[in-house]
Amino acid sequence: MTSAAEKVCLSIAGLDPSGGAGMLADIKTFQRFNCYGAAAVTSITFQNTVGVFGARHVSGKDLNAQLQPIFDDIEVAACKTGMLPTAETIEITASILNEHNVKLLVVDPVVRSTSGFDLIDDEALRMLVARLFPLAALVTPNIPEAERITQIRIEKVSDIHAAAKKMIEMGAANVLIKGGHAIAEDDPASSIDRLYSDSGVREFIAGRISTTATHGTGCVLSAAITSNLALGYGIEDAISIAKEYLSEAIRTAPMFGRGHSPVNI
Ligand code: PXL
Repeated sequence: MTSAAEKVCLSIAGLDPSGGAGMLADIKTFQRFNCYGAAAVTSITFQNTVGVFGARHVSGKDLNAQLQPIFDDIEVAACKTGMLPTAETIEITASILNEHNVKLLVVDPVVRSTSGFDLIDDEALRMLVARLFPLAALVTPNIPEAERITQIRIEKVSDIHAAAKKMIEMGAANVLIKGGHAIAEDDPASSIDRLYSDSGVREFIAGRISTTATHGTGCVLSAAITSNLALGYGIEDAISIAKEYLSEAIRTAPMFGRGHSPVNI
């Protein structure tokens, strides 16, 4: 047995009942870093490794009813948001995080599943940017998400820079644009995540792994970053540790299911 966790991490995210993405991936990841995982559900999705077949979104009222008792009772060290499908779930999340002055917030702006299912509508995405970006210590879009948020088509490294600049203008303090969806200019043997902050750009380079085990990778990365922020690491160290963890989790993926396997969480 490991010693009792000292830090609580909270995930506000969708439920993927197959366990590879969303809140279940988040709490498994928190636990790997010996953080105590709590989670409030924003949407019940219907899916497996092959695809997302539908979703039933939770009302703002029911999300509020999940979150208030947690914040009334437990000290949350760090928080992450994943799938926030509607304007009302975003509004409730933003007002509670604001009210409780949550400083260590990672916003994973989940837009679409790997299999192409839309996890948020356009109005909600605009609201997510307006309400949650200013509260976030870090925002973690992949390239398609960065494109949809900024309306900038990303083909070159200079487009990634421009998209990051725009997201910082939109209110994000730090933006990590993940390089899992490769661009032609980058070395095909590497996956480069780029962190944009006050101190400029920092690249995090990992070996690209040829695999179909990509289900939930974004969720696992942002949950691992959240855990390490809770443990007291700065943003750059938290990202380095999380990347190393994710690479190993992809390399040792269990290869469950007929589609995109989850990673080893
Ligand atoms: O990986 C994005 C994501 C996040 N959260 C939930 C999901 C997915 C992708 O399918 O289902 C609940």
